[in-house]
Amino acid sequence: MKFKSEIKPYTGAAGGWGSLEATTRYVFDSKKVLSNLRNLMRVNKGRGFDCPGCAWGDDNHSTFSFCENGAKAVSWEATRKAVEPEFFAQHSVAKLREQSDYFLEYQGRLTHPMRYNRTTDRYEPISWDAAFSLIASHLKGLEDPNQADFYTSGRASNEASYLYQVFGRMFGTNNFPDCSNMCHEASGVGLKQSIGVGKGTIRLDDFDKADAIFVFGQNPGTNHPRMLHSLRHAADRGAKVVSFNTLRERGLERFADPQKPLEVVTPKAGRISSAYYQPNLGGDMAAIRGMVKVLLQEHRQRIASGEASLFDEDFIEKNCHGVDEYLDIVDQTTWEQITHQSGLTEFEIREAANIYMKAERVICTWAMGVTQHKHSVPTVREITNLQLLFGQLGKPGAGLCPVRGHSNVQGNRTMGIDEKAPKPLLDSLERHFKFTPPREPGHNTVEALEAMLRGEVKVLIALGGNLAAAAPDTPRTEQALSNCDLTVQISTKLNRSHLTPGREALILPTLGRTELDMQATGSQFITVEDSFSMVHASEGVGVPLSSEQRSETAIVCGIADAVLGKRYLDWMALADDYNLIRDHIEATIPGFKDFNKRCDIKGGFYLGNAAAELTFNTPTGKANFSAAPLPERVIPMENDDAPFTLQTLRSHDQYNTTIYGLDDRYRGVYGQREVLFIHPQDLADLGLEDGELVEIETLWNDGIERKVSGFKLVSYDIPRGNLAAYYPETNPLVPLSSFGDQTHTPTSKSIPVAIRRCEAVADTRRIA
Ligand SMILES: Nc1nc2c(c(=O)[nH]1)N[C@H]1C(S)=C(S)[C@@H](COP(=O)(O)OP(=O)(O)OC[C@H]3O[C@@H](n4cnc5c(=O)[nH]c(N)nc54)[C@H](O)[C@@H]3O)O[C@H]1N2
Ligand SMILES: Nc1nc2c(c(=O)[nH]1)N[C@H]1C(S)=C(S)[C@@H](COP(=O)(O)OP(=O)(O)OC[C@H]3O[C@@H](n4cnc5c(=O)[nH]c(N)nc54)[C@H](O)[C@@H]3O)O[C@H]1N2
Ligand SMILES: [Mo]
Repeated sequence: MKFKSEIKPYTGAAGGWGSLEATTRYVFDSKKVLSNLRNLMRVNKGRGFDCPGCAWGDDNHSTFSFCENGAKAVSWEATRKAVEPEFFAQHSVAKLREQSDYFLEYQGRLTHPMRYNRTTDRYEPISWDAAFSLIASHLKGLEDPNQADFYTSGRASNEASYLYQVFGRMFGTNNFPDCSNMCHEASGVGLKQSIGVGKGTIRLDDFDKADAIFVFGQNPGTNHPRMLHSLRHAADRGAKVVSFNTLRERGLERFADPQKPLEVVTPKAGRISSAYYQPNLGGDMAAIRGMVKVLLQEHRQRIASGEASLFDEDFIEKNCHGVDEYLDIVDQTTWEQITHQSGLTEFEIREAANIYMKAERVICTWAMGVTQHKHSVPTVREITNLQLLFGQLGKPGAGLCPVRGHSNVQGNRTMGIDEKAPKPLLDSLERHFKFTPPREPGHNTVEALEAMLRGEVKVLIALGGNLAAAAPDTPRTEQALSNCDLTVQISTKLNRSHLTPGREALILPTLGRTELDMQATGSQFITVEDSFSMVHASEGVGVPLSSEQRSETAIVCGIADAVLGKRYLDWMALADDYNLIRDHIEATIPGFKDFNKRCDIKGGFYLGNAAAELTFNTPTGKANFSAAPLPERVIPMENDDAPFTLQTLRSHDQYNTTIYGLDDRYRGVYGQREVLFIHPQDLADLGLEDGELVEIETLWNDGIERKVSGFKLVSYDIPRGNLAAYYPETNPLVPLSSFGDQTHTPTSKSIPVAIRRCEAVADTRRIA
C-alpha cells in the first residue's frame, strides 16, 4: 500500500462525508459505499442495530441518522475480507509483528478459532470445544482465582458483559479491568463523590433547551459527530456554545449538515462555537476556578448592593454540602496561579464567565481532554462545583454530560463490569444466584498489567479490545501479556494483542453488532446503554462471514459451562435464549423492571438518574462541593523542567487502535500518522522546521528509556510548550506508573517530553 503524504490546511466546515468513499472503497466490493450502507440499514425491518461507533444517543426523528465515522465503523465490520486459517499458516507471528496496525486491520474478519503454537510461532485452527477445554484446564489449575484477569472493551452487549461478570465472580475474582479504566474513570469517580451517581445527568433533548453549552476537552467533529447536530441546532437558535480545547478543532468551529448537501459544498455551514479558548494541557481546572472567581465577585457585589444573588442560594441551601469551604479555596486561589496554570488570560476567563452568567440553563460536556490527567477527578468535580453554584441540576436544558467513548461502555458498568463493584450489586448477585461472590476489590487495567509483569496473573481473557496497543508503555504492556500462561482474545479483527501471545494463546472469532445472531430459539437481539442512560435493543442484519463465528454471549457461556458446569446456572440455555439473561438482569440490577417487555419500546427506555431528580446518594445525602486546591503542577512530574507536555489523541480515520486510513482531514494531515503538532514559535526557538523528523523522549523518574522516532513536525494552533500526536503510535511514551489520582487512568494527555531532530525512522513496523 502506498500513500501520498502531505500537510494541507483544511478550510471547509466539519460534517461532509469527505473521505468516506476513500476509506471504505477497500471494504466494499463495489464503489457504491453510501448506497450499500443504506441498503444495509433498509434490510432491517426489525429493531435495527445500534451503531457501534460511539456512545452518543439516538434521536428518533431521522431513520438514517448516521455519521461518517459511524459509517466507517459499520462498513469496516461488514467487510467480506477474511483472515482464514491459511493466512495464519502463511504468516508467523514474528512476521505479522512487523506489520502496521493498519495492515492488520485491513486483512478482514477473523473467521475461525485459532490456537497459538509456540514451536512454529503460528496460529493453528482449533475446535470450539477444544478451545473451551483449554481455557477450563488453565483456569481450574490456578492456585487462586485472582490469578486470572477478565478484560472488557466497551462494545460488548449488556447480555454478554453481564454473564461475563457473573461467571468471573462465580469463578472467584473481581479482576475486571476494562477500557473505561483508561477512559472516563475520572468522570465516574468524581461524579459519584459529588452527586452520588457516576453518570451524566442530562438527556439528549436537553440540548434543545440549553442557553449555553460548555464543551471541555473533547473533539466531537471526529469522535462524536452526531453531537455536532445537537450543537449546531443549539447554536442556530441562539444558544452559546463555548469550547475549551487545547487545539483549534475544526468540528468545534463550523459544521455543515451532511444531510443537506448544499451546506457541505457552499460556505453556508453553521458556526458552532461562539467562544473558543485554548487552555494549556491540564489547565481546565484552573480555568473553571477562574470563572468561579469572577462569578463569586459578581455575586458578592450584587448582594452588597441589595440585588438578587447571582448563585442559586435556595438550591445550594437545600441540596448541597460544603459550599463555604469551596468558596474559601476559590478566594485563596490567586489569579497568578490561575492564568499560569490555565494558560488563559484573565480577560478570556472573565469573558467565559460572562457568557455563563447570562445563561439560565447550562450544560457542561467533557471527554478525554479532562479525564486523562493526574488531577482529572478534581477537574470533573470543579465542573460540578460550577454547575452546583447555579443550580444547574434537576431542570431541563441543564446538567452534567460526560460524553462516553465506546458504544456500550456505560452499559458494561451498569451490568457489573467493575473491579470495585458496589456492595448492593454483590449482595444482589449473592441472593439471586446463591453463591458467595468475592468481596475484595480486583484489578483495574494498570493494576492487571503490573500484576502480569510481576508474574502474579497467569490467565488473561479479553472480551474485545486491543490491550497491547491501547494500554500505556507498550514494551511493558507487551511483556505483561507475554508473561501469562494463557491469553484469550475474543475479537472481530486481527490486532496487536494477538501478536503478543502468552505461553499459550487463543483467538476466538466473534460476531459484530451489525450481524444476525442466530441461536437455538431463533434470531437474538442484545441491548446497550448510551451516554444518556437510554437502554435500547439492537439486532444485527448482516449475514455472518463464517459459520464458525460465535456471538460474544455464546462464547462467554461456552467458557463458563466448561469451567463451572451447571453448578449455578444452565449457561447453554442462556446462550439459546437471551430473554432468559434479561430476566436475570431484571432480578439483580436496579432500573430493569419489565426488561424484556420494555425492549420493544422504540428508542429505548430511560434508566433514570437520581441526581437529576435531586436525590443525592452520597454519605452526606447532599451534592458535595469539592474544595480541592489547584494541583501544584499539571504534568505528573516531580520537577517542572520538562520542555514540553505531549497529549496523545485520535485522528479522523481511526477508531481507537483500529486504523481505517491515514488521513486526519480536519487537521489537514494526509497519508501519514507519525506527525507531531507544535507551536510555530517553539519550532523556531528549537531551530527546527516544519516537516523535519524528530525523536520524542519521555522524561520520567524510573530510569526506563521511552522513545519514539521519525515523527514529522507540523506547525499548529496549539499553546506554546504543548504538543500533540496520535495514539496508539505514541503509547510507548506513556509510563505505566503515571496515572490519575484515585483512578489509575494513564495520563495520556499530559506526558512530559523532550524532542530532538532525528535523521532516520527507527521503527519500520509502523510504515504501512
Ligand atoms: N471516530 C471515532 N470515534 C470515537 C473514537 C475514535 O477513536 N474514533 N473513540 C471513542 C472513545 S473510546 C472515546 S473515549 C471518545 C474520545 O473522544 P475525545 O475525548 O474527543 O478524543 P481525543 O481524540 O482523545 O480528543 C481529546 C480532545 O481534547 C483536547 N484536549 C486534550 N487535552 C486537553 C486539555 O487538557 N484540556 C482541554 N480543554 N482540551 C484538551 C484535544 O485537543 C482533543 O480535541 O471517542 C469515541 N468515539
Ligand atoms: N495513549 C493513549 N492511549 C489510550 C487512549 C488515548 O487517548 N491515548 N484512549 C484510551 C481509551 S479512551 C480507550 S476506550 C481505550 C480503548 O481500548 P480497547 O477498547 O481495548 O481498544 P479498541 O481499539 O477499541 O479495540 C479494538 C479491537 O476490538 C475488537 N472488536 C471490535 N468490535 C468488536 C466487537 O463487537 N466484539 C468484540 N469482542 N471485539 C470487537 C477488534 O478485534 C479490534 O481490533 O484506549 C485507551 N488508550
Ligand atoms: Mo474511551
